[in-house]
Amino acid sequence: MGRKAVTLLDYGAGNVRSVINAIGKLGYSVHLAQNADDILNADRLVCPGVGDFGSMMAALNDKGYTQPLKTYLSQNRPYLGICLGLQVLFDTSEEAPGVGGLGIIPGTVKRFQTDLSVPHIGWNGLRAKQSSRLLNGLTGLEKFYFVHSFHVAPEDAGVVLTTTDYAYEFVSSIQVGNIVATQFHPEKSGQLGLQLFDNFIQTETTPNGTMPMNGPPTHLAKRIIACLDVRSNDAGDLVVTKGDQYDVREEGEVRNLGQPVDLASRYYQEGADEVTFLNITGFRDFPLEDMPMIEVLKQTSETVFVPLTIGGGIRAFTDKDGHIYSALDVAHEYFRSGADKISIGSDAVTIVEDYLRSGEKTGASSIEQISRKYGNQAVVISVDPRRVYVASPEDEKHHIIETDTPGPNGEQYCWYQCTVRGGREGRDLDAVTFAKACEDLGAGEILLNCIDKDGTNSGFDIELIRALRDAVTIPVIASSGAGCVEHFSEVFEKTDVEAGLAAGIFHRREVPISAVKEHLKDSGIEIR
Ligand code: 1PR
Repeated sequence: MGRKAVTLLDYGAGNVRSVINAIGKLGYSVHLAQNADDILNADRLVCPGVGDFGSMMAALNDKGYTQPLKTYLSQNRPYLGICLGLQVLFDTSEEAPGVGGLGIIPGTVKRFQTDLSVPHIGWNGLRAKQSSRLLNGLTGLEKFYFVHSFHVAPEDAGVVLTTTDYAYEFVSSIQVGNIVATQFHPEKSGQLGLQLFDNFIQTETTPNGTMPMNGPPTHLAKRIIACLDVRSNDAGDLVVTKGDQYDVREEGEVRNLGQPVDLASRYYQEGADEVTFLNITGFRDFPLEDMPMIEVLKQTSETVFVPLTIGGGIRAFTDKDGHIYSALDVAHEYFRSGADKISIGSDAVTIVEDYLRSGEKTGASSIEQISRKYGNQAVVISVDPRRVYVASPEDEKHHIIETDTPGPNGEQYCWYQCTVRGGREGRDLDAVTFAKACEDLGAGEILLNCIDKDGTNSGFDIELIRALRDAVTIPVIASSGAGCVEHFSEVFEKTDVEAGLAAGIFHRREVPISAVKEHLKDSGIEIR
């Protein structure tokens, strides 16, 4: 009896590589559907989708996949839809007015209506509404990875498999006969996600009822993110390094704290909720020329099944042969190599300066282009601010904060100056104004670093984080300065940020990720 086969419907979306890796890791063969027949002849069909409803339906129509897909689904054959692979089963979506879905399940797709941050990004639980082999082995205490701004609203509650709570109870998966689909990403939900794939592929098994029905409300966990600042050292080897206030040299040498792929899998094993790679010399390199970072992503996505973010050098570029690449080209290559989110640094500062000057959204900026194609949840903005003290808030055009940490001359006020090129150049723009403009242009998340705190182990800059968190409605990641487990509970107790990121303490094995999670749990803070 040959290896069970899975057919993957790849309509050109972002990260199908992780789905292939996850199913491959379980020992099943995966083949990509190339045409209508591949869909109609599939034993089991997996359909992942990231981006937006309109682009996915357009791609399915353009590739001639819509009709065979409808035929396949109407025959009640094994189907697992993921994220947009769930949403397109419905009739319509608020994300793409006027665009028809596959219309397999009556109902629509709605944008979250809440004061909480949108997109809903992170690890949240499931409440079972019907029994299913997909949930075999689960106990109801598990969390899975979500990254979305829209959720399905079926007309018939009978199709609901699970719900999840985020401001209110929303449908997080459906089951109609052999058709199952999840809003969350099993391919990014660690070992549990792999189990879910296995449950789906084992079509002959029956529900074993381990998952209690109608469990208690679920809660979004705070995320603990491991960040790997990566660059080539003087010998040209790609290493993980770590700066002190962005200075990565020690006795003239680039600090070498290990191999990117090794450290990433170590943090995955230790329970990191996400892993971020920052190519810190990206402002001078060109990702599509400097393939090592692409290779790091491909290798990491083979063994690490939590979300991967990559940043550094994402901008338009003309190579030495005069060939012009757009930021979208760079992002596409990263997504196809295993990234779930990309992070834009210096280029975002230039974009916002132009936007604030003209007041116009051109639609041509990397933020707008990438968020339009891959969804705003896939676009992170990495901010590198530095504190600037001012004697008084009067006639200051920047967003001023009153501070408990007086300046060198006793100043009680400061603003946070955006920098580019790895902190090398300060700009006449403050981080709060910058972040609001990035959200306006379509960014889905802010990675809020702080040069003053970077590598100091003195704790996060709570004043900066609180000011920026309160100014935007998209999730914010606190970064820079973590020195002990208490710094994490402090930032989650004193601000509403959704995630805490660290680098140095993890690389130098001063504080294991498990210790951070243990401490947060003991502090009553929701974690995975
Ligand atoms: O400008 O789009 O090419 O992106 C370059 C990227 O590289 C940006 O995301 C920028 O933040 C990052 N970067 C550039 N130079 C440095 C540097 O360190 N010299 N590192 C740098 C940014 C900051 C954090 C760090 C935290 C936590 N590193 O990511 O990991 O501060 O550190 P800690 O826990 O040890 O305190 P572009």
